[in-house]
Amino acid sequence: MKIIFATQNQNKLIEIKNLISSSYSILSLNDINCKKEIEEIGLTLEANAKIKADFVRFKYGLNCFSDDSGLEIDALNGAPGVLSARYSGPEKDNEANIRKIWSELNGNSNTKARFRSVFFIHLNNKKYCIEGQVEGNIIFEKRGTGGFGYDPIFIPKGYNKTLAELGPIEKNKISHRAQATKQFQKILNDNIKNIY
Ligand code: ITT
Repeated sequence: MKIIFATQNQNKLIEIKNLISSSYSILSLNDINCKKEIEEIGLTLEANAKIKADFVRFKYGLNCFSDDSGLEIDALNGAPGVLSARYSGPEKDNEANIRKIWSELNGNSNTKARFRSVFFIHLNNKKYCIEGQVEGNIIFEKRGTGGFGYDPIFIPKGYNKTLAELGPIEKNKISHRAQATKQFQKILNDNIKNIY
C-alpha cells in the first residue's frame, strides 16, 4: 500500500522509512513530483501538520500524512516550537538556529526541553492527529555527527549522549518521531484489518 509523506525533509523521510513496516511504500513530495513549498502559517504543530496533509489530500486525493515537529525549551517559554525550522529566519539555517538558542539561553541553568512530533493522517477517508515526545536537556556545545537539526545539542533524559551521538538505531528507539510512528503503524495495521 502506498502512502504519501507530505515532507521536503529528507532526514525525516529516511527516519520514517526505517520505522514503518516495509509492506507500506512511503513516497515523499519529491517522489510524486510535487515541488510546492507548502506555506506553514499555523500557530501550532497541529495546525501546520494539518495544513501539509490537507494540501496533499485535496490536491492529489491520496492517502497521506505529515509530520510537524519542533523543539520546545522551557526557559524560552516553549521556543523555538512551531518556528523550529526557521527560528533565525526563512533560510532554515540550522547553524544559525542553534546559535540563536544558545544566545537566548545565555548560560541559563534550566536547560529542560523536549522534541514533539505531530502527525496528521488522511487514511481511507478518515483523519487522525497523533503525537510523540521525547524529554531531555540542551547543551552548550555540539556533540555527534548523526541525525539532523537540533540533534547535536539535545541529550535525551536518562542518557549522557546527544541524539546525534546515539546514532540512527538508538534515536529510532526513543525519538519523538519514533513514538508517533508507533501509533501511526497501529493505525495502518487496523485499517488493513478493516479492508480485508
Ligand atoms: P517539512 O515541513 O517539509 O516536513 P521541515 O524541516 O520544514 O520539513 P518542520 O516544519 O516540521 O519540518 O520543522 C521541524 C524542524 O525542527 C526541523 O527543520 C528541525 O530543525 C527540527 N527537528 C524536527 N525533528 C527533529 C529531530 O528529530 N532532530 C533534530 N531536529 C529536529
